[in-house]
Amino acid sequence: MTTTTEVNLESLGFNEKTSFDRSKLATNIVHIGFGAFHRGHQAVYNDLTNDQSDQLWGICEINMFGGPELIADLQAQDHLFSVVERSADTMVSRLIRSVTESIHTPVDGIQAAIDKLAEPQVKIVSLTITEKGYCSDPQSGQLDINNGLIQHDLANPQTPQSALGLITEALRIRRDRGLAPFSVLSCDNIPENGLLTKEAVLSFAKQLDAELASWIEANVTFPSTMVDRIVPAMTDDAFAVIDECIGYRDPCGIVCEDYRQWVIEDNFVAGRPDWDKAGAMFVADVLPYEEMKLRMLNGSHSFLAYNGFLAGYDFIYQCMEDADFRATTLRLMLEEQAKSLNPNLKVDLEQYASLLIGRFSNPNIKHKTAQIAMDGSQKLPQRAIDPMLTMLERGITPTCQPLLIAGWATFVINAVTNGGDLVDPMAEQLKQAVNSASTAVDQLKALLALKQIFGEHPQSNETFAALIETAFVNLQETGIKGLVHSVSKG
Ligand code: NAI
Ligand code: CS2
Repeated sequence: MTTTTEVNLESLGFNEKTSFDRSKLATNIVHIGFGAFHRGHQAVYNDLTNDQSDQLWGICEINMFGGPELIADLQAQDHLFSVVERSADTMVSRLIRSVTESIHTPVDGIQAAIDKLAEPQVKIVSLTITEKGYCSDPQSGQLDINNGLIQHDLANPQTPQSALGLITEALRIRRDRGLAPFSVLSCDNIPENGLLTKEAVLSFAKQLDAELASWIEANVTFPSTMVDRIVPAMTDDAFAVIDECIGYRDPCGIVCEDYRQWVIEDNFVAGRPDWDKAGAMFVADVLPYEEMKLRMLNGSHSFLAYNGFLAGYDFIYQCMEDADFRATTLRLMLEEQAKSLNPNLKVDLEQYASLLIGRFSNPNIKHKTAQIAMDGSQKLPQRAIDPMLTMLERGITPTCQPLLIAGWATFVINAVTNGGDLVDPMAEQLKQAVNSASTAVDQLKALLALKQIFGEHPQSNETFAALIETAFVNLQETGIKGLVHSVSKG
C-alpha cells in the first residue's frame, strides 16, 4: 500500500480543477466497480456536473473484488484522484473531487456495503463490474443460476458475494423500512445493459421472494446506457506520465484518451444529476447508439485484439500503423458492422468510423491487445455473432466478421495448447473443448459447439459455420498478416 497522507492533491498543479464546495457533498450515488473505466468516465462527468449545479452528487466507491490497495490508497488521499486525458498531441490533467467515501468489501465486510446502499439519501447505484459481473449467460442474456456466486447468494442472501445479490439485499431492506427505491445504472458494454440488469436482478429475487421481485419490478428503474471512453489498464509507464504531469505518482490516477461519450436512458426513479451539463445525452431509447458503438467500436477492438495479437502487435495503435490492418478494420466497420445496424439510425457512419480509426491510432493511448482479448466468451455474441447473423439474414456475405471469430478461436487454441494466458470466466470450458479434439478444425468445431457463446447457430445456420471455418482454415494456411493483406484489398 502506498501511504499518501502527506500528499495534498488539491495543492498540485492540475490543468483542470473543479471548485464546488466538497463539504456540501452527500453520498447520493453508490458505485460498484471502482476500476479504470469509472475513474476516467462517470467520475469525470459527475465532477464537471457538480461544478455547474446547485445540487451536488457525491459518490461512494465500492469494490467487491481485487486487492485492497486501490481503496486504501484512495482513502489515504482524501478520496481525490487524477485523470490525465491524452490526445495524439495534447495532455490535460484533471483532479476529481466528487468521491465522498469508499468500501472494499473483502476488508470492510459486505454488511458495510449493504448498509451504504440502504441509506435513505442514496438515489442511484451505478455499476462497472465487467460483462461477467452480471452472472448471465452471454448468448441468451438470462441469469445463470449455476454461476458460483449466484449459488452462494441464493443460499446466503444476507451475506452476498455478487453485485446482484448485494443490490437485491439492499432493496429488500429499503422495502422493509419503507424507504424509497434507487435506480440501478449499468455502465458496462452489454447490449440493453439496463434491461439485462433488470432481468438478472428480478430472476435472482424471484428465487428468494416473489413479493420482493414484484416490488422491485414496480418500483426500481434500470436505465440503459451507452458508455464510451478508451481507458486502458494502468502500467508503470502510465503512472510515470501522471508523475510527469502533476509531480505526483498518483496510485489512484488514470490515463485515458481525450474523447468521451455517454448516452443515457432518461428513466430515473429518484432523480439524477444533470450529467448533460458535462456533455452526456439523455434519450428515450439508447439501443440504436449502444448497438452502433458495441458493433463498430467494440467489434473492431475485438478483431484487433485477437488478430493483432496473432500478428505480434502489443497495442491497438500499432495495428493502426499497419496499412493492411487499418484498411481491414475500416472494411469491418463500414461494410459489415454498419450494415448490420438499424437502417433508421440517424448517424453519419462514415464519419463515425473515421473518428474511431483516429481514436485507435492515438499513440499516447497504450491499449493492450491482450487486455481487450480477455473475457472473449462474454463479448463475442454482441460484438461478432449477432451482427454476423444479421448480415446473413439481410443476404450479405461477410468476410471480416468470420475472421474476427476465427481469430478468437485461434487465440484460444494457441493459449490452451501453448500454455499461454487465457483470462476468461469460461476458461475451463474453453480448455475442455480444445483438449477434446486433435485437429485444428475439430478444435474450432468444439469451440463453436459451446452453447453459452454460440447458442444453436452453428448447427442451425450452415452458412454461419462454414464462413467461420473457411476463415479459420485460411488463417492457419496463410498466416494472419498474409490473410489481412488480401482481405484489405477487398
Ligand atoms: P477494471 O479491471 O479496471 O475494473 C473492473 C472492476 O470490476 C473492478 O472494480 C472489479 O472489482 C469489478 N469486478 C470484476 N468482477 C466483478 C464481479 N463479478 N462483481 C462485481 N464487481 C466485479 O476494468 P475497467 O477498465 O474499469 O472496465 C470495466 C468495464 O467497464 C468493462 O468490462 C466494460 O464493460 C466497461 N467499459 C470499459 C471501458 C474501458 O475502456 N476500460 C470503456 C467502456 C466501458
Ligand atoms: C474494449 C472496451 O476491453 C474491451 O473490451 O473493447 O473496454 C473499449 O475500450 C471501450 O468500450 C471504449 O469505450
